[in-house]
Parts: sequence; structure tokens; C-alpha cells
Amino acid sequence: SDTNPLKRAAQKVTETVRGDGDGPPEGIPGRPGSEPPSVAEPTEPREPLPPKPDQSGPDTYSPTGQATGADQARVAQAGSHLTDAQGVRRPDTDHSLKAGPRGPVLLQDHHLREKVMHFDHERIPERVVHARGAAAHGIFRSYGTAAAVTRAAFLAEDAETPVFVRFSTVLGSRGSADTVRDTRGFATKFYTSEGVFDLVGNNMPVFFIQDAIKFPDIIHAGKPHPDREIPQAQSAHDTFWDFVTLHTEATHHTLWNMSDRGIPRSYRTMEGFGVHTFRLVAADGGTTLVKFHWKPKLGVHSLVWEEAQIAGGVDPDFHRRDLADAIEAGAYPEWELGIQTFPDTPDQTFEGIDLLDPTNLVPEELAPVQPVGLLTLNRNPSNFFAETEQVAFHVGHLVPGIDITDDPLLAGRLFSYLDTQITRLGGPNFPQLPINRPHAPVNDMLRDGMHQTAVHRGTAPYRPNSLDGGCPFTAGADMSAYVETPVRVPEATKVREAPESFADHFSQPRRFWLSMTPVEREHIIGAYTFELGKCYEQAVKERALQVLANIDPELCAGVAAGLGLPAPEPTVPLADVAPSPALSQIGQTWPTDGRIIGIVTEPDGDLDGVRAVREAVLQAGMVPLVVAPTGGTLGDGDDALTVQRTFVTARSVEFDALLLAGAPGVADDAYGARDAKAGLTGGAPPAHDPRVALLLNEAFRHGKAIGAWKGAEAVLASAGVPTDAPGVIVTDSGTTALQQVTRLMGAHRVWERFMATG
Ligand code: HDD
Repeated sequence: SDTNPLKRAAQKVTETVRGDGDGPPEGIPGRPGSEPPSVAEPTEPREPLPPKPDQSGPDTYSPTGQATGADQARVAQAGSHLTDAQGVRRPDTDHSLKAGPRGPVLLQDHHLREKVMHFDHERIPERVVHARGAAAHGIFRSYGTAAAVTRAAFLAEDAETPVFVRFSTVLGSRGSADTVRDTRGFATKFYTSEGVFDLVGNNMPVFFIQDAIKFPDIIHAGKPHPDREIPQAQSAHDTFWDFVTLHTEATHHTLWNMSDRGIPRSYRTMEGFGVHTFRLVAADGGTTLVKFHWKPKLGVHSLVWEEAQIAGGVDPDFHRRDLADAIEAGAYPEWELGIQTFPDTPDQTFEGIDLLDPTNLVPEELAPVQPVGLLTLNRNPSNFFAETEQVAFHVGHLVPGIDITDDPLLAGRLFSYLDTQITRLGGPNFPQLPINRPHAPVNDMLRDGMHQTAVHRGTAPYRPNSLDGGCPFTAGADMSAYVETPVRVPEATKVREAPESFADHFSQPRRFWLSMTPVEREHIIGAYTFELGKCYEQAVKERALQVLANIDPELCAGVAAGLGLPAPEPTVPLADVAPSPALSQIGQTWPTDGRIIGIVTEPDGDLDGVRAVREAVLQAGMVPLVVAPTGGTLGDGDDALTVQRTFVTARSVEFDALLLAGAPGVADDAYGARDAKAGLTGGAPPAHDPRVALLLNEAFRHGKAIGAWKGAEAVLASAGVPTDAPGVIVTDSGTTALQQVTRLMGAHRVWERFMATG
């Protein structure tokens, strides 16, 4: 209904923000007092426009705890007129000061000098890993179900905590494409009442290495080759495969990367994992080992490889755009935080699985994921640099009730994340940046340093003191202080060694492989074949096949066939492990909220039908995009339909399903007849626009639902889409087609199509 803000917003977005700019301008959705943009430059001075509701800035707090949010404007944009950095109004910012219009530029031009100096220093070093990312603000509401095992205040019943979440790829540079095959970062900053807690996870539950000392090695191997600096943002090259095949503890994570998890459909449809085993501490001091999980409400969905590759070219910002558009449209992405709990026994294993080995996961069938709260992302950043780029996460940002274990990978991370910010953010005062500031009062004794923005008071930043009245005082555990759990450290001799239990590198990968459905296995074989096919070194390919043989003969044989190499025999006994069905992405039905449906029509197509179907898509909480030969509007008067994508700008990867409009109340071969009339056909099949044929053909091959209504059959035929294929619906009306297409989308894709087409 019209009162549903999500639908109203989605409608506005589809008409304006998502449009090709051809439709009637309607202003920026949700921006109070916004007028339709005019083509002329406004000349009447006015205060800066207020931010859009999903974009209002973060609450900001001074290091001493006072809110400074309201003052942000004083240091950023305020007043109606241009000034320089000193607040001096400037009458002209387009011309340097010169000795006459054709004369030399004068050195005394401070405005020129300041403007260019600032520009010269606008870039900061990008993150050494996870450089490419996108983020959003949100809220975490705790169910209270974890209260028995942790005293963390933000996990108490009904606690609400503001959060900032940054998603990322690992290997690519800041400007690289979103849809590359890679692990995704899933980092969450909880601004809790007891200080900041960062859960710095990934979309995969396991990691490449068991000890942080090898992190520089795996990253050097994965990054572009140091001589030519290629390839960008991908693992399909010799150094990566050289390392992961020589270093078989990487096998499990590599297999996840080669699975569909390596190419998510959206950040909104990814799981997240804390990876390490953490230790929860209850109010009575009791401890529990735990693994953190984020479960997306929309389900876990992926692209297919060809889609990912196309999107990398036609829309490198695919995931970034998807996240921001969804939030702007009010389709707020949600995840449940869940925990797997294990008794804190001295051996720190569960059902024979070493919990300190970060290449292991614990199957959900053995330890169910218990939901403890709901994360909702509801606000886009107002400034990418200030927030998404400057946010600084750290696994060591813990709150009372959450402690670490002796996972050797985690130990090295505890060092790395503080250290890297000094290079990246230019000094030790990065916690004072608005996005990093705790929402709890800060009263530290840290002073001075580069970019110090706090004006500290008092004379005694040391303890004990009498000159500042003894301030600040220390609190105990009963007053929310962070007290490390008194865990016994085993008596031992210093060694550079891993425990014996870290030596099993194949049983967990084998479990993952056995848990996949046939389609997912086919995709994995395809991914290995692609990546190894991009390697130059024969020895690397052969070694990779040996690793695969140790996981499973079917996997190895499939990849070997693709590479044209013999499949080796395993060198270790194949592990006898039970599959974990929870690891598969296929077989459930998911909500379709926020899914994007392309409605393809000709200007003389059944526009009444298009209108009806568009409304039905909106009513279903999804996003309709009308695709037509050119921009502008279709039909006349109040009923005119805005075209959001043209045959030039539309590409199949953007749509989760396609609907093909029929012809208005005419016979089945209406398109063919019309084309014949227009002299477009030189015989059969009819010469429909090849770009529509490509759209349909790709959607078909990528397992997407396709609906059409009477009169559109010939178009399907010209695209090579059989009308009797699974997931191809031809009915009398668009709305009936939509119903069936929506049902199919609940499964994400028409999986039978992959089996049918190979
Ligand atoms: Fe890391 C960033 C996740 C191991 C060193 N890491 C970074 C980010 C994520 C992860 C999501 C991006 C945070 C953001 O959005 O700003 N990293 C992981 C996970 C790991 C892991 C899940 C294993 C379980 N990382 C890891 C190791 C080391 C690092 C073993 C070093 C020894 N990671 C870093 C870093 C980064 C980083 C160099 C780069 C930028 C930053 O920290 O702030 O310190």
C-alpha cells in the first residue's frame, strides 16, 4: 500500500536514482525540502542541504565523552558561502590570481596554493589487505539469549547498540572490481555502552594459515606479481597457487574460495564468521568457548562465474551499489548474530576438532548456531572517506565478557591491526576520528601525537597522582572493567612448532566437498579449472591436482580433465567424514525482498500489462526496472511509464529475473508480424534487437527465472530460450508470470537449468 515506506521509497528510487536520467526529475527521495533538480546552476545563496535520512552523519563523541556531533557542521560545511580553510570568504575559485588575464600566475595566491596543496594530499595509503570495501551504519538488538554465557552488556536482553559494518574484498586495490573471486571481509564495530567491540570476520569460517607469522607470505603470494603488477584482485595466477599447494593447510580456505562462496551475489546475501574460537565470560566468571556467525535473513546466495566476470566490467561497483541502493530504498539488510558454544575444556577440542586451529570449522549439525541478536543496516555513510575509509577495526577491541583464546593466528592479529593504522591513518590518534570514537566515555592518559584533536585538561596524565585529585580512578570487574580471564598457561618450553593436531589438512576440505550438491560441485570444478588454467607453470598445476586428489577423486578427475592432465592418486588415505548439509547454499526457500526484476518492453508493447506488473513487483517488496529501446517515457499522460534502463545500459547481471512484455491484445506472433511489417525480417527467426537476445540468453544460462506473456514467444525463440525449459514461464498475463517467477526466485536460481545445460 501507499503507506508502506519501503515501497514508496523503492518506487521513488526506481524512478529517479536508478533511472538513466531520462525520466521526469523528482528530486532526491526522502530529502526534506528537496526540489526537483534544475538544469541551471542555482544562484540564490542558501545553507547546505540537510543529509538524506539514510545518510545522516554518525553520532560523534569527544575523547572525554561529550557529544560533539552538533559541532560537526562548524568544522565541515556551514554557512551559505564558499570560504577557504581559514573561514575567509572567497569570491572566485575558478581563476588563479594573475598579472593580467594573459599574464603569469602570482605566487601570492594563497587560495590557489591552499587548494592545490590540499588536493595533493587527499589520498592516504590504502589498506594493505581489504582495501576495497563498502560500509553502512545500523543497529544491533540483542535477544538476551547469550546472557547466561557472557556478561557483555550489549548481549543483555533488549540492549540496542549502534554499529558500523564494513564489507570488503581481500586482495584488490581500492579501485578494483567488487565481483572478483575472493574472500569477503565482514567487519562490525559495536559502539557498546562498555566501549568498542570489533568483530573482524570474513564470509568464510576458515583461514588460509594457522599462524599469523605466515600472513605476509600468503598475501605476497595472492597480490599481483611484483614485476608486472598483474593480475589485479584475483587468485588466478602462479604465485597464489604455488603457495597454497606447497602449504597444504591453505587447502580448506582455498576450496571455499573456489566454491560459490567466493563470488557472493550481494553483501546482503553473505554469511559472516568470526573464524577464531573466542572465550565468553559469564557474570559468575564461568567461561565458554564460542564461534561467532552472522546469518543473512535473505539467505546465502552467489553469482555464477560468468555473471561475476561480466559485472566486473560493466559495473565494477556491483556490491557497493547494491548495498547503498537497498538501504536507500528502505530494504534494510538484516543478519542474525549466532553463536556455537563449546565447553572450555583444557584440550580446547570439540568432537575431535581442534578449536585453536583456524583452518577448522565445527559443523552446525554437531554444534547448532544459537541466535543471540539481530543486526539491521539502515543508514548509508554520509561521506565515504570520513567513515568507510577511516574506520579502523581491531580484533583486540574487546569488551568485558568476551576474551580471546590461544589461536596463534589471532595472537598475531592482535599486534597487526593497531600497527597498520599508524601508517594508514597517520599516527596514534585514529581512535579520535569521528567514525572510530567510542560512544562510551573515554578517560585515557594518552596524550599528544600527530593529529591530536582533543584539548585535554588537568596537569597529571599519570597515575597515581594527587595533583588532578587522583583522577582518573580505576574500576573493578563489578564496574564494567575489562578483566582478563585468569586462564592457566601450560608449563612449556619455548619452541617454533605447531601442535600435532594442526597437521590434518584434508579431512575438513573433504567434508566441505561431500556437503556440496552436484551443481555446487560442478561450479567448484569449473573454478579450479579456470584458475589453474590461468597459471603458466606446469609444476604448479600438477601439484594442485595432487592436493585435489587428497580431497576427492571426483574433484581431482574433473579438474584434471579440464586441464588436460592425468589425475594423480591420493597420497593420504581419504578421510572418513560425514557431510554437513548446512554448508550447502541450495535447497531452501528464501524471501525475495529487494530483488531486482527487469521488465523488457517495446514502446508498442502491452504497456497496461507492464504497468500492472510493475505495481505488483513493488507490492511484493521487490524492485522493478523497466527496460526499453531508448530512455524517456512510454505512453502518455499520467500513466506514462519511466524507462529506467535502455537496451544500451541494461545488462543481465543486474536482474534477478526478467519479465518480457507481450504485445497488446494480439496474436502470439505479434512481434514477428510487426517486424515483418517494418521490413525487419529477412525470413525466420525474426530480427529482434540482438541486445535483448543477449539479455535473455545470459539470464537463461545463469539460471534466472524468465517470465513472458503472450506475444513474446518469438523474442524468446530468437534468444535461443526454449519456452519449455525449466524456469521459463509463458502465460496470458504479466501478473501471472510474475507470481510464478517470484516462486522460482525463492530458490535463488532455477538450478535444474545448470544440470540441463551443463
Ligand atoms: Fe586481517 C584487515 C579479516 C587475518 C592483518 N582483516 C582486515 C579486514 C578484515 C580482516 C575483515 C578489513 C577490516 C576493515 O574493513 O577495515 N584478517 C581477517 C580475518 C582473518 C585475518 C577474518 C583471519 C581469521 N589479518 C589477519 C592476519 C593479519 C591480518 C593473520 C596479520 C598478521 N588485516 C590485517 C591488517 C588489516 C586487516 C593488515 C589491513 C587494514 C587493517 O587491518 O586495518 O592489519
